[in-house]
Amino acid sequence: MLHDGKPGERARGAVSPRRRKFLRGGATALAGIAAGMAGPTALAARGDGGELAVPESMKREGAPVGGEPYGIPSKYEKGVVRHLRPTDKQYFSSSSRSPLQDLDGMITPNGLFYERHHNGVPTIDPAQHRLLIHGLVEGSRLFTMEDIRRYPAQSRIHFIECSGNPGYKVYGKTAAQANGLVSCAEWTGVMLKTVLDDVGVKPGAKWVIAEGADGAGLTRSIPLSKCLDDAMLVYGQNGERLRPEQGYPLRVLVPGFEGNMNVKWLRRLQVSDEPMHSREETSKYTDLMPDGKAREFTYVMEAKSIITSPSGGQKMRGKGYCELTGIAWSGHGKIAHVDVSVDDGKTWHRARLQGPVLDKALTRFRFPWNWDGAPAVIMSRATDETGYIQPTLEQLVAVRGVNSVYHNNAMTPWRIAASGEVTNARL
Ligand SMILES: Nc1nc2c(c(=O)[nH]1)N[C@H]1C(S)=C(S)[C@@H](COP(=O)(O)O)O[C@H]1N2
Ligand SMILES: [Mo]
Repeated sequence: MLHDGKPGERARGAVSPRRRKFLRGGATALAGIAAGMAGPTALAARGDGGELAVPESMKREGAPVGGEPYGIPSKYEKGVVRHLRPTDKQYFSSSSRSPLQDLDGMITPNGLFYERHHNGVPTIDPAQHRLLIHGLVEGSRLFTMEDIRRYPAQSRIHFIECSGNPGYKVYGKTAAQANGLVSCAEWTGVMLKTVLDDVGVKPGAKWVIAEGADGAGLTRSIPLSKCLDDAMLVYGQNGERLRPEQGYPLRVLVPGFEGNMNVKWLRRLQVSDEPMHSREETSKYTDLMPDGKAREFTYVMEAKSIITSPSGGQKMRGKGYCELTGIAWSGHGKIAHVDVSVDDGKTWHRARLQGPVLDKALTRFRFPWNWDGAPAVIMSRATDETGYIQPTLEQLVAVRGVNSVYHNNAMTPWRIAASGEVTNARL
């Protein structure tokens, strides 16, 4: 392109007098060259569907490198955002939902990870942040973030799901509204076992009580067995530091356990012989059963799935081929298989699982379908590696009754009208 002489004439990196003049000419001169170069090489052609014109984008230079020091999505993707309930009167103890219907693959981009805060997002300077580990340990220890990052690290892909996803009587119009309190990321941090082994846990310890540094002071009791299994102290999310909304600078990750136990803005771990019975373990996050008793410490998020496309609020592109796709996950391990029904649950077909299929991670499934244009109800059903099968809402209610708010892992059926309109079949 910008040949200044015969190759090899000058030392590498040297700029010729002629080239220097170009550079002094600045942007206008370079733009002229760019416009002059792209045009003649671009090919306009005809294909089966019509004409391929030379687009405007080939006739000039694009936006400069570094225009957005922290990159943002294309302006044409402005509509792909977290869903907030417009009826909410405040956003301090509230949630926002991941736009499942707009996402591909298994990883949730950090800006679209669902949020649930009980008293807003605190601002925490990592240089000032401290984690205290105390209680039934050989000596209590205060850690800085640098101390935590000195431990050998791990990166693992896991989902987090709020146990209030979606609640029992809430059935949203879109996939986000119906089930968007779930997201999945690659988390980086240190295995909690590594830290606890280093601190030294005393005999008789059975629980670790985790406390957040937010205005909610959210506190949860985690069984020591989980802490010594796959729990982590995480500071990384999809390759960068945690987002403030996800607990910056430090969070405890308890893979597969209800979202609430993944305490954000973590400041204290108290090793104990008994649980705390905190606010989040008594007034909230218990399930009232038909016999009047309440289940407490219902940790594991059981197998669940949802078709994300086509889904509520979308429209079929006419009859014929349509790929059904969605996500499946289980707090008990890997997804074994996902079945799909296109006749309101009468018959089932095995969907294809897209790899990698990971332990306690979102798993993408796909199913090729030929829609005949007639009204239909479609849904998916996950089975995990323990053999557990995702229930229908009717099956779930038969066991739990109607006063149970959390751990609703029922199927989400979508109704497709002859017009191609897709709506939540429960509404
Ligand atoms: N300190 C603290 N930790 C918290 C919360 C909170 O309000 N404060 N919310 C909990 C709840 S109910 C859920 S579902 C998850 C939400 O995590 P996310 O906002 O990263 O999606 O964090 C949990 N950890
Ligand atoms: Mo939650």
